[in-house]
Amino acid sequence: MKNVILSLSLITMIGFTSCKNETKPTTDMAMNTEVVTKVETIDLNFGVRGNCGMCKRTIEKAANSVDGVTSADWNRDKKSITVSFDDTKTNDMAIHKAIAASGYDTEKVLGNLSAYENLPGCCQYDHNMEMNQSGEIKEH
Ligand SMILES: [Cu+2]
Repeated sequence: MKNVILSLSLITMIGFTSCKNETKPTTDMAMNTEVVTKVETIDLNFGVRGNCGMCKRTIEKAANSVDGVTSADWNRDKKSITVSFDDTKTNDMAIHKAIAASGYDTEKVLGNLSAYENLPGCCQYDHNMEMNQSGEIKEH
């Protein structure tokens, strides 16, 4: 009986020490801290014209295709998009241009006309449509 207890506590001790070794790789921790301090996400909201759910998919796909963009959400009612991006990798104009290249007007860049003409009929929005948001940069 004594032997069983002894070997059990031995196993527990070994378990503890190996756990400790796994959770303390000091080099990894240093690297993680570095990554966290480098990433600065910027949230930006600006006007983008469009009609429907298909427009939403096209606009968001175009915004997300820009390297550094982490999220994109186009609001059909407000005719505006909210994007989050890493400003060490991209900037607002790159996102405006990517959306415009897909055929959609933003408040800074007019949509590419031939891309617009290739959009499905229901997506060929009115070029005079009002975009109700002005650009606004917020930092976290
Ligand atoms: Cu559409």
